Formats: sequence, structure tokens, C-alpha cells
Amino acid sequence: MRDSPHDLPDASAAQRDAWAPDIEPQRYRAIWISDTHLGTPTCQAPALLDFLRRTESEYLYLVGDIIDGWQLKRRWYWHQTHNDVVQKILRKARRGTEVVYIPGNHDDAARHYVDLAFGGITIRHEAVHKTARGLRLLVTHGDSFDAVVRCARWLAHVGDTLYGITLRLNRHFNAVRAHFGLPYWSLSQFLKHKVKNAVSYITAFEEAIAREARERGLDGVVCGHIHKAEIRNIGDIVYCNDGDWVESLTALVETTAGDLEILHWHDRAAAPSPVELDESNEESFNAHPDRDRRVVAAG
Ligand SMILES: [Mn+2]
Repeated sequence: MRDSPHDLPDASAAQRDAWAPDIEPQRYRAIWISDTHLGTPTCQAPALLDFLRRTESEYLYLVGDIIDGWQLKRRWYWHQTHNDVVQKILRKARRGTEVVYIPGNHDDAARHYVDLAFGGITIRHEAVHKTARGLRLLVTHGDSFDAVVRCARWLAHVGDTLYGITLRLNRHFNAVRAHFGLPYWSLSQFLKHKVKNAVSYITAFEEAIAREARERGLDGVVCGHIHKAEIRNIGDIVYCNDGDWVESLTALVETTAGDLEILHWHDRAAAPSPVELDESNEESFNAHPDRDRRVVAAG
């Protein structure tokens, strides 16, 4: 099966050919993606498109923060590749993939349409997925387990790099404080404390969501929200997070045999994207492992 070439106004003939090569997509039983944040320049839509073209599944779960309504309200951003992602998902639904959309906090407007279907995509508040091996997994975005620590993860990322800078800043800062007769105050200690809080926040989030699955008598949970892909056991519960498509480019999949895996699209030697991006979008280009990884706050 091949996709018809898209009408990309600025695509060369070679690029259009690259758009529709005979790629046999990898088949999975189920795929979970979340935190794609379409509608923001940080969304890595070309990589996501590449992923969607190279994979097929019986079930496709969109686990929230798919379209970033918060950002769009602030500033309108919609690249052609974002349309292509939406079209690709709609086409999958038409061709028989059961697509379930579970809104997150950034696309919470879609929660008004829970239990309705649009273009073959069903919107649900949450879902329970049963794997081929019989595991019953709660599927939820995860923001309801959030404890309002919005910038904590950002701090966790930049904490180390900032350390050197803060030490210098700190000296000047405390010189000023001393001038006004104030006691010494450590900025770096403050930041370190915040980083430690971020780590314990993530742990608390994971444990809270695992507890919920346990209380409902389920075997595991699939969520997103904190932009940290992972599969691990928390007690007797399988905790799965499908990651994000702004930084880590990850998806959770269930193989046809019923095993759960995380796919890292960064690590794929992906063919160059056929989509020509203009200068301003270059940063959000492609699943190339050499690219600098972007630091993005979870939310
Ligand atoms: Mn979220």
C-alpha cells in the first residue's frame, strides 16, 4: 500500500518521489503516542510523520497533548507538516486502524467531545487496553496525577549546566546582598533543591498512577504527560510512558506477539525527510541522532 504524494508547494520532484516510496510499514498490534504538541514550533512533525508512515497497527492511541491548544491560543502556529500528521492519522482510521484519542491538559478542549467520534477517531476520557497476552492496561494522559510542578522538569534538565553559571552569578548576587546587609543566600543550592524536587515529583507521579491502576484491579498503565518514555514494574504494576514528540521522539508499541516496547525514533537512521522546512523551522527538523536535543518543559 502506498500513500499518494502530497501537494507540497515547495517540494521538488525528487522530494515528491521520496514522499511515496514503497515502504513496507512495520506492523504492531497497538501503538501509543502522546505529547506531540502540534501547533507549536517545538513539535517534531517531520519525524512524527516518518514514524506514522513506517508503522501500522490495529490500535492507535493518541494519549493526550496531541494539539497544543494552550500555545495556539497564545500564538497561532500551524505548519504544513502538522496538517500532514492529522491527515495521516485520519487516513489510518479510514483504513481500519482503531484510533482512540484521549485528550490531555494542553488539548483539554477536546474533553467536551468525549465518547463522540470524528472521522473514525473516538474520543475517550480514558481507555483500558487488553494486550494479546491478556494484560489489562489503563490508558490515560496522566495530568490528573499532576501536582502543579510545572517547570520542575525543565530545571532537572538544565540544572547541571546551570551550576557553573549560578556559582558565578551567586558571587555577584551575594556581593549586592552583603552591600545591603543581607545574609548569604545560595542560588545554586536553591536550584539543586529544585532539581531534587523534580526527580521526586516524577517518582511521585509514577507511583500515584501505578496505585490507581492497582486499585482498579488492572495490570498496568500507559500514560504520557511527563515526556519521559519508560517501561518498568512498580510493584506488581507495569508502568508505561510513551514519551513525547518534541524532544525524545518516542512511542510505546505492543508487538503482534503481545510484548510492550519503546521505539526511539532518534535512533533510527531515518531517511531524510522529504519535507522542505523553511529556515525558522529548521530546529524542529528530523529524527537525526546528531541533532542537539531540545530542552522543553513538560506541562
Ligand atoms: Mn500534558
